[in-house]
Formats: sequence, C-alpha cells, structure tokens
Amino acid sequence: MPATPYYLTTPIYYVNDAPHIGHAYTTLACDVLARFKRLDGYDVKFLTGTDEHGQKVEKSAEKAGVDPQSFADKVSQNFRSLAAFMKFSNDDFIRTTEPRHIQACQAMWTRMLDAGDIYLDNYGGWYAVRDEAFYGEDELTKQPDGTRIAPSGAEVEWVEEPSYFFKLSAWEDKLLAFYDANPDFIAPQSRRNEVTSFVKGGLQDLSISRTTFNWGVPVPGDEDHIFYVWLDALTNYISALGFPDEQGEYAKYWPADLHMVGKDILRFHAVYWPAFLMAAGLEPPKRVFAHGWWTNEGQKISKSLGNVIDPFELVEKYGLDQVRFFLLREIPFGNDGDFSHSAMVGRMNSELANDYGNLAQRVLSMIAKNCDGRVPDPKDKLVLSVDTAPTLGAIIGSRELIGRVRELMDRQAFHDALEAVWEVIREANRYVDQAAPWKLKKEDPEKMDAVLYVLAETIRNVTIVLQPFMPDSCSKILDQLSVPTDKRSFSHLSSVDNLMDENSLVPGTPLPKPEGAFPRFQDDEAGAA
Ligand code: ME8
Repeated sequence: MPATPYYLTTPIYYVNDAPHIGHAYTTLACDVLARFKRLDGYDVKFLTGTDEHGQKVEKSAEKAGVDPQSFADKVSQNFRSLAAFMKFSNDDFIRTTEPRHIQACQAMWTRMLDAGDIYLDNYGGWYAVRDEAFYGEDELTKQPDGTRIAPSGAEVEWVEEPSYFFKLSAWEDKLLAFYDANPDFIAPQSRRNEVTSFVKGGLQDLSISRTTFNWGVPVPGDEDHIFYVWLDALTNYISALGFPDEQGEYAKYWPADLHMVGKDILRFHAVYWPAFLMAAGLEPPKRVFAHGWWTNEGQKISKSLGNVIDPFELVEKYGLDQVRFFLLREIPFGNDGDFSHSAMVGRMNSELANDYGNLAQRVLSMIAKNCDGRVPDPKDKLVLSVDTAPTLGAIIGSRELIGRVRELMDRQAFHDALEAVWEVIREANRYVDQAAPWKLKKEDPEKMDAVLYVLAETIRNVTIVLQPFMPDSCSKILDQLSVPTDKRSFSHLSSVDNLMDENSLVPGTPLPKPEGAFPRFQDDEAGAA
C-alpha cells in the first residue's frame, strides 16, 4: 500500500527583514511534525518559503537603495540559510517571485473571476503597510495626534484607488457551514471561537488588487492592477504543488493537512483563504493551527526595542537541539511564551542534562564497565526483573508511549507529547535508583544484566520517539546503542506484549565508548536556575 500523504506548510515569510526567533519557531514546529510523520510512515511534503511582493517589501528595498528583486533575493537567502542551520527538513522552498507561483496566482484569479466572484470598483479605506491589511474604521484606535492605529499596533494610511473586489460577503454562510462541518479546522479551540464570531459579525467584500505601486503579480487582462499581496501569498500553498495542473502533486497532497501559522495571520488563513479556494472551485485545507507569540524577557519582540532574538546566536550559545527542545517544551503550543535565559538554562540543565542525558550516560557507562561494553543478555531473568522491578512502568511505558505521543502530535500538543516522554524518562531514572544495578554486580550479576537490558531498551524506545525534536542528539544516543540507522523508525519500537522482539537490542552487540549527549550549561547568571 502506498504511504498516506501528509502535507504541511509554514507561512511564507516577508523578506522585509532578517529572520528572527518567531520565524524559526513556526518552521521548527512544522519540522518536528514533518519528521514525526516521516518516522511514522507517511509520505510527507513540508513546505516553507518567502513572501516577496507588496508594499512593505518594496519600501524596505527602497530604503536599502536596491531594486525589490535583488533585495528579495538577498533576504530570501537568509531564510534558506536559517532552515539549513536549524536542520529544517523542508521538501521545497517557494518564493512568490518564481514563475511557477505567478502562473498559479493568475490561474487562481481567472477561476475566481469566471465564477463571478470578482468585480471592479473603487476602494477608499484604511491600509496598514506593516500588516499588509485593510481595516474598517471601527477596528482602529484614534491617537491624540489624529493618526489611527490598527489592533496590531500598526499605523494605517488612507488609500483611495480603483480596485478589484472579491465578493467575500457572499461567503459568510458557506464559511460558517464549513467550520461547523469541520470542527478541527481551526485550532486551538479559543481561536476557532474568535474566527467564528468574526465571520458572524458580517464580512465585507475584500479589495484584492492595487494600482498605486507595481511590485506584485500582474492581474491577468488588466495591466493597471497588481494582486493584493495576501491573495498572491496564500496561493503559494498550491503553486508549490504544481497548480493549475491538478494532477501530480496537487492530486496527491491537496487539501493540505495543516497550515501552521502565528495567531497574527489566522484571519487570512481561516477566512479569506478557504473562501478564495471555494470560489475557485477548490477544496479548503483540512486544518489551520494558530500558535502564540514569543516575547523576550517579558517584552514584545521588536526591532525598535532592539530586542530581536537572533536564532543563529541562540543556537551558538545553547546548542541546536537544546533550542529546538526548549521552544517546544517551555510553553503549551498555542499559548504565548516568554524567552528568558534562565528558563532556557533551567530546561537544559534539569530535563536534558539531569533527566535524559544522565539516564543515558549512567546506563551506558554501567554497561561499558560491567558488561564488557556489549548489550547485556537478560536471559530468562528479563520477565522476572520486570515483574519484580519496583517501577515496572519504565519499560512498559516506553513501549506504549508512541500511541499517546502520536495522538498528541496530531493535535500539535508538542509540550504534552514531550511531557509524556519525560514521564517515562523520570520513571526509568527511579528504576535505576531502586534496582541499583551497581549493587547487583556482586549479589546477582544475571539480574544486573536484565536490569541494564531493560534500561537500555527503554532508552532506545524513548530516543526513537524523541528524534523529531532533537535529531542530532538522538542520533548520537542511538549510535551509542548500536541501533542500525535503518532500524530507527516508529515501526521499530518494541511491541507492548512482547518484551523482546526482532526490533529489540540484540544481546552481545558491541557498543561504542559512551559519551555525554547533553552537557550542563554553566554560567553565573544561571547559578540560581
Ligand atoms: O505574515 N512569536 O509574514 P511574516 C511567534 N508574509 N511567532 C512569530 C513571531 C513571534 N514573536 N514573530 C513572527 C507574514 N512569527 C506573511 C505570511 S502566509 C501565506 C504569508 C511568525 O514574515 C509567526 O508564524 O510577518 C507569524 O505568523 C509569522 O512569523 C509572520 O511572518
């Protein structure tokens, strides 16, 4: 049977600025999920890319004194470098200035036009270049100096120009019916409620073309107009699948299983995008997850405050897997989170170094020292040692783990998935203390072998499950257990009803010299952590 397709996407990032921790966060969440699904046997397509048109990019290019295309080329490259640096496993990287994308946008326009959902009129209203969004008067706050700001804090300006409109108002009931029929379409639940009330409040037709500048996709058949950047940008999710060709990748991967976005751009993905698609006679995506917002030591991250967190610097300071782990472990996915040095070091030292690293290090060193550096042979004591173990849960738990974790990952509950793994890790550490294998060396060496085998198997199972989060460190630990590289997917986890099966560690296999995978972070600032 061919593997089930799974298509997931990040937002495409504006090339007005260098990538920061927020961008890395969204792509990281997708990367972990993509790796997880691959290990679980899916045929995954994971897309990221850059959003290169629009007034915001044009203005940034102007400020930098270069033409928009050269500017986009340069900044887009920074996003690619970040992806490589963070070991993101995206299968494609789309840029909205590519011919494949422009072609898809124009085909999308033609379909919406042919369906009778586009008409020409004049637009007069407020526009925020920073958000590339139109706002109604009632959404704005008037400042003492007479200027207005959007709910996002962005300044707005009055725009008047001829414009094509999309008949969004006609889609209100169909959108509500769609949300009703697809209760998992918007997550988390609180966001779903927000979107539903927004739509129930009434939708206005949406301006979808601009005429006062020209950095955009030309509207087919009317050279005075370019696409409104959001219609252009959203279409990336299908242009990367070869649309308008509806065979091939489009047939295989659309509708997308998941669009991962920040809460700032949920409305575009959960309201405008499904309406555009339905108008064009195409299926809406299956799910949009809006995650929360990171602040830095309690403050909003912004260029003007000078507190932008550079993901490159972060990784140099703490290590790649440590940063990957922290970002998904520290806060329940969906909530806002605060980055602080002490929280980072706290997680590194307690959960990575003390819990997981120490478990692996203790068990592997004992095996190196007491079992001649080979996987110990539990013989017939395996069952006995498990039955008599004070904390039977360690190994049994590790074998059941994937079922729980899979269910949590399908809800993008990364934090809970990691908690489920840590419950087993903590349990395994208690088992080490209680079974005290170092004492058994003299008293009952066979039992010592069985206890160490149980622990090594627990580490193998837990580490296979953790690979998507910390690929390098997990690979290092699996190397130390001599697990062959083609035996590291979820189908190689041991089964619950058989403590030793064809996937389990093979007694007698020589193991390399153990090395710590998770060093402690030490500095004065972290002393209290
Ligand atoms: O909105 N915390 O691009 P963008 C968490 N081009 N996530 C953050 C963040 C923070 N402090 N800051 C940014 C755009 N993000 C459009 C998208 S998609 C068809 C077009 C993340 O460069 C978060 O995912 O402004 C947010 O939604 C995205 O970056 C915005 O990136």
